[in-house]
Amino acid sequence: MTTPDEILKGLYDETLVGNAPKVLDLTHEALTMDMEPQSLLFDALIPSLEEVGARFERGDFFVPEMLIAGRAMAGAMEVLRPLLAETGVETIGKFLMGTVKGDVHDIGKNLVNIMLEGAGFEVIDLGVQVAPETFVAKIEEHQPDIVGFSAFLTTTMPMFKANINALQKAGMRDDVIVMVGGAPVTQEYADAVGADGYAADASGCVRKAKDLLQTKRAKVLA
Ligand code: B12
Repeated sequence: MTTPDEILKGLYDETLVGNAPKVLDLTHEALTMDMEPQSLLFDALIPSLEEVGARFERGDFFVPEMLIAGRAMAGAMEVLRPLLAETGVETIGKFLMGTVKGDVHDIGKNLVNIMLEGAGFEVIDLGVQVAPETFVAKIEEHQPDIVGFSAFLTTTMPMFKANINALQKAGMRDDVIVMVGGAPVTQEYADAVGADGYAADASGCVRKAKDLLQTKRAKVLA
């Protein structure tokens, strides 16, 4: 009999080495054991990717290792997605989300999307490498309450400012709440580029998004 701790350890270890089929098997096995999807995510999958990042920084891992670990986690996320997003709540707002131009990291963004959907947001995901003009066009098309920019590289974080400038130029900056996030992003950086909100993780993003929306709606009514 496998114990929950063995499953979590297995998920951590197999994600680390990018063994996608095994990660998928363990995910299914965990669910048949009634383990919480959140636990698989926060106690195994995310810590494992953090370790992947640490090894990459030390020069023990290279891009291919990061890639296969990322894929292994993404496979598990596909199984967990409907469970994490399970919700009976009606739509509370529209959230347009994308990873900025030059950046292909999407695991963190996808996780945020799942949690937002779970909290009742309608999420429109523009994918990765989204150019400022695409954000502008899609905001015009979908009229979201909030737009989220995700960036995982210090070299692509400046795209936040470029995106905000593009919104300003298009005359839509005041119509939409801007949130930013991603591994290297900080509250200070978010303030410096003129974003309305920042969060370090998916649940923080949900909380902040609800707060910002409530404040904006209260202002409109006042
Ligand atoms: C997997 C991975 C990859 C995969 C990406 C696969 C994919 N589909 O996403 C691949 C192999 C493609 C990759 C490539 C590269 N990567 Co990479 N990658 C990672 C790694 C290991 C994990 C990232 C991840 O998905 N984490 C899991 C999620 C869940 O992370 P998270 O931060 O907790 O996410 C939360 C928050 O960020 C927040 N959030 C995210 N988005 C948003 C948006 C909003 C609006 C809000 C509010 C919140 C929010 O909520 C999320 C959920 O809780 C990180 C290491 C790390 N520690 O981050 C490096 C890392 C990000 N990569 C790095 C580098 C250098 C690269 C490359 C440049 C390597 C190279 N030489 O080619 C390329 C760049 C490619 C490009 N142009 O984008 C560096 C970045 C360093 C820096 N500060 O700039 C890191 C930090 C590794 C390191 N320690 O050096 N990478």
